[in-house]
Amino acid sequence: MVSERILPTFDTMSIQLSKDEGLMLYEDMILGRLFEDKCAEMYYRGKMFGFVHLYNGQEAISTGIIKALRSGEDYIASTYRDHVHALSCGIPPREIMAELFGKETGCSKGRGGSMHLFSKKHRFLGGYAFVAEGIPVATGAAFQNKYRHQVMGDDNADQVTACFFGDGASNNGQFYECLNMAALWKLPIIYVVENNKWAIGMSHDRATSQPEIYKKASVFNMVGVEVDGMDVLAVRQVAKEAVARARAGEGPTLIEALTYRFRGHSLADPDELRKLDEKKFWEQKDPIQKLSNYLINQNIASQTELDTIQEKVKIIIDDAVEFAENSPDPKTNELYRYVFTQD
Ligand SMILES: Cc1ncc(C[n+]2csc(CCOP(=O)(O)OP(=O)(O)O)c2C)c(N)n1
Ligand SMILES: [Mg+2]
Repeated sequence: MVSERILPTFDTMSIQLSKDEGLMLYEDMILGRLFEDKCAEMYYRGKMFGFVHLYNGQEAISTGIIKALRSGEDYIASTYRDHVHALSCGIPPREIMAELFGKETGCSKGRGGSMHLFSKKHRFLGGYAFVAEGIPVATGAAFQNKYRHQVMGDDNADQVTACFFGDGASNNGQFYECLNMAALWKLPIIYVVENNKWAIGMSHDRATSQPEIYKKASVFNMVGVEVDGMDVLAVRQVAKEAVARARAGEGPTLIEALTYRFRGHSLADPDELRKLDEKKFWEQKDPIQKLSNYLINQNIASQTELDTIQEKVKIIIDDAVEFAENSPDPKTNELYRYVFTQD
């Protein structure tokens, strides 16, 4: 038997969800899931190189947080598990797939690949191959907003930054230094720990003295909340509260979302360390299934409407693959281009 951390069930009666919102959340999650299923297929066909880390199972967190932000205005920092965050931010699937194929048309001009997606336009501050590396970058983004707002008197500088990272990253020193500064200066930032119980093959419970990560906020005088990361409506609710707090100048929030990755650490990982009964426990909590059931049971949407969205998303993904396949490679004499800002 697996013993799992239990959270209070989110009371869906406490929120109002319009049909448009419900379908938007569903579409974003199904786009993330199917896009990455296609990534796995393309990786095993030899179309992608290096490590590719998929997010299957964790979609409710990306959608729940990012869709509670102002698109194209607020900032997002990711990790090496970054494709779905990038999709939720609105980076076109074509540009992400092309980046994964190493093509010139990719969002990082094919120079970054899976772990280094980036888009200035979408305020997507990047994927980061080093664990916890996005935390100081995100904290800096939040600092410049605070500085422009408070010191330079720019009333338009009310943007919020969301910073995603894993349970493993929360044991890294950058986490503690940045949380301290963010709380001290009341920075407009949301730290989102995606606690999927594992850091490659290291179980979270074996790696940390206090496995309930949200409790670490309290020593910085910061608000810390735990949330069911398999329930997009629950994540969306805590995200909205954290965004409102940040925009009101009341400082940061640490959100610990309990989740699970449905695949190995990367596509090169045979995933032999995690127990079968643990995997089964979490598979039953599939966040997409949970949202579909809710939308149908509450008569917000019909199965046919959800199927139609799924078909539309499949066409978008096939188009992204075709675009990536037909795009040019970067020119060999230009491989160092875009490394420095003048490019
Ligand atoms: C600074 C640093 N140390 C070690 C590694 C090797 N490494 C890559 S991923 C990973 C596990 C991180 O786990 P977690 O933060 O929980 O994120 P998850 O992969 O579960 O999303 C490690 C140790 C690295 N990339 N960077
Ligand atoms: Mg982890």
